[in-house]
Parts: sequence; C-alpha cells; structure tokens
Amino acid sequence: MKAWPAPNVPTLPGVGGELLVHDTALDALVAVQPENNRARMYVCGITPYDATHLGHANTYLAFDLLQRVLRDCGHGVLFTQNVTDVDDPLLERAQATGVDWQQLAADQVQLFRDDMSALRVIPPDHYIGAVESIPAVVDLIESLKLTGTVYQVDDSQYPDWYFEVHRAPEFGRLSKLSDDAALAVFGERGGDPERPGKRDPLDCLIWRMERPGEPAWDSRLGRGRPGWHIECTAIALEYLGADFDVQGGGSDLVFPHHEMCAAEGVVATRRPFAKTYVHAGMVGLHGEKMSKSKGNLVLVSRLRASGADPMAIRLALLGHHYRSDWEWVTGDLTGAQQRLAAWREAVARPSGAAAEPLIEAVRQALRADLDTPAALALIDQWAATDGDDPAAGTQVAQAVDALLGVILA
Ligand code: 5CA
Ligand code: ZN
Repeated sequence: MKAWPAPNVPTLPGVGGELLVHDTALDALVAVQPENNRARMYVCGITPYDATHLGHANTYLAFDLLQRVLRDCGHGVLFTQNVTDVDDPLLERAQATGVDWQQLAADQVQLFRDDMSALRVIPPDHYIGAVESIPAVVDLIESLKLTGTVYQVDDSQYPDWYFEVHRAPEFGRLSKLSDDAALAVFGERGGDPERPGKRDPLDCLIWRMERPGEPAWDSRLGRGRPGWHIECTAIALEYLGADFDVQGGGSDLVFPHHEMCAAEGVVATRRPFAKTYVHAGMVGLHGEKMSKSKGNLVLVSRLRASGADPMAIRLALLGHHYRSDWEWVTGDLTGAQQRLAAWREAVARPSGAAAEPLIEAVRQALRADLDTPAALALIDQWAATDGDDPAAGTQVAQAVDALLGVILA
C-alpha cells in the first residue's frame, strides 16, 4: 500500500549517543541498541473506519519522535506499519452506513495519509494492509500448525482457527494481568472468551471462516479472513524479522493485541518477537478515552479545515509526555499557537543566545524517554533570552525541525 510523502529531516552536527525508552515488559527504561546501526520498528496502524483523531495523532507522533531521536543518535530506522483494512469494526461500520467496506477503508486511509503528511510524520518504509498480507498470514498459520499450537473449534458450521496462547513461554509478561482481569479486558477489546469449543477462553482467533455477506479469501485453511493479532505478527515478521527493536502503539494495545502478537511470534520463530515494547498514553475528551466507537472525537482533519496550523497541532500534542494519559482541551491548541509564534519570532531575530548548549540539552531531554515537556520548556527559555550569536536562530530552527518535526522558518 502506498504511504505518504516523507518530510525532509535535517541531520544536525554531532550525532551519537543513546536513546533510553520505557519498555512495557520490563517496566523500566532500556537503551535501544540496534544491530548494524539499523533499528527495526513496527508501529500498529489504524483500522480505517473513521478519520484520524487526536489520540491516533498523539500515538503516531510519539513514534515519529522516537524515530527522529534514533536518527539523531546516528541510526538508520527500518519502519513498518500495518493497516487493519479488514476486521469486524470496519465491516460493521460499512454495513451500518451502507458503504462498500473497501471504499470506506480506502477513503479513511487517504484521510490518514493527508493528516500524517500535514503533521510531518515520517512515513513507514513498508505500509502494509491486512488484505495484502493474507498470503503471509496463511504461511505463518501453517508454520504454527507444525508446532501443534493451533486448532479448529468444534463447530460444524464455522470451524474457525485458534491459537493456544498459553503455549507461548512467558505469555503475560507484557501486560502482567491476573487471569480475571485478562479475561475481562479480552472481552472488551475484540476477544471472544465465551466462544464454545475453545481450549482456553483466552485463545485467540487467527483465521475466521467465511460468513454470509462477509469478505473471504481462499486458502489452505479454508475460505475466510485473518484474525486481528496474527495480521501484525505476520507483517512484522515478514518485513522486519524476529527480535526487532521496537514494537509500538497506544497503551490500549498492550493487552490483548501486543501480548498475543508476541506469543504467536515467539512460538513461530522460537525467538523473542521484539526487544522493546513501547506504549503511548491515551488521549481523552470529556472524561473518556477518545475513541471511534464512542464518537467523542476531535479530528485532525477538522482542526486543519478550521484553519489550525498543523505545526501548532503537533506542538500541542508534544506538550504532553508521550506516556501520560491526558484530556484534550481547546487551551492545548491556543497555548501551542502562542508558543509557535514566540519560537518563530525568536528564530527570525538577527541574533540570539548560542544554539549549541540548547541543542545539547534538548537532545538529552529527548534521549531520556522522549521528555518533550522538558525539551519544549528549554526552547521557551532560549526564545525568551537575548543573545548576540547571529547564527543561533537558523541553528535552533534546524534542530527543532530535525528533532521535533516542527517547521519554524
Ligand atoms: N488497527 C489496530 C492496531 S493493529 C488499531 O488499534 N487501530 S486503531 O485505529 O483503533 O488505533 C490506532 C492507534 O491509535 C493504536 O496504536 C491505538 O493504540 C491508538 N489510539 C487509539 N485511540 C487512542 C487515544 N484515545 N489516545 C491515544 N492513542 C489512541
Ligand atoms: Zn497491530
């Protein structure tokens, strides 16, 4: 699938250093140390049934920032993202609104591309739809079959395929949920703990047999379509290989999604699925997590259409630490607009305070678990200080572009 145009990312003088990020599995900060100087990163993509809201944008900006910091440390980044372009919520929305599901997905993916390029998010090297990954999914299920960890439910009408999650060593290491909590969350987030015929209520669907009126594809498993988790496992293994550096998404994906992906990956390859699991916090509105299913959304496209500068939207989101959960208020945008204006005015001055100490301090803040609130405060301070270095404005503008993705000049 086509991604979106890449923004220019300047290289700053003096690359090197190390990024520490919070790993969900260890609940600790760990260094990202890619082999051969090339980090492999997978970030779960959208289910395209409604336009990009600020929660999505916040999550994708967190990983954009992570990529920018890795590049500034001197690493290349191989970045893969999926699009869940066939799944229950998409089909249900298409059905409810009388739109063709493929058209709905295509339209929403295009809106997402436009939003991501307006926000200057670096596109993935591989942008892969669930539909186009069906051959890889079927191959992966075939290799799981050889390990004896998959089965068909005893249902003469719909003998769907399931994966035995408890066969994975260390299943649960990401989410660390009790059995009861895991069951409850599984039921809320697309799982089917009550389905009769499963060996364990947490076992996850990997291939769903064709139902009347639903899209389906011929395969060695029977005619059907992929389950959700196996889609990301197959795409990540195909385009990045096992034991890749960073698996990313919002914190609502820790369980069941990333736990299930890791379990499938570990069993299929006998290697760790990813080295580090990084999760962004949830953005809320009016007391609840912003979500397509609840409809309490602030859409990036709508803010842009109402004249908001995408760079101010970007700064508004970067004003919060990527791991925190927070509520969007309109003051976020007005505050960011003021900040953007102050920074733009400061870099346009004929001279300013020396850029080098500022850039080093911003780098240190970002390398310590992407501390954007600290980085932004440092730049505020620089902008409020006079100085006599005529090169400072250009240097700071370039650093803000490279590290934060915000264009000032
Ligand atoms: N297609 C799957 C992943 S394979 C999916 O979760 N799609 S999504 O469209 O529902 O979400 C896309 C990304 O946005 C996920 O990483 C999710 O964690 C994140 N996200 C969704 N809602 C919010 C929110 N309110 N705040 C922050 N991130 C969010
Ligand atoms: Zn995913």
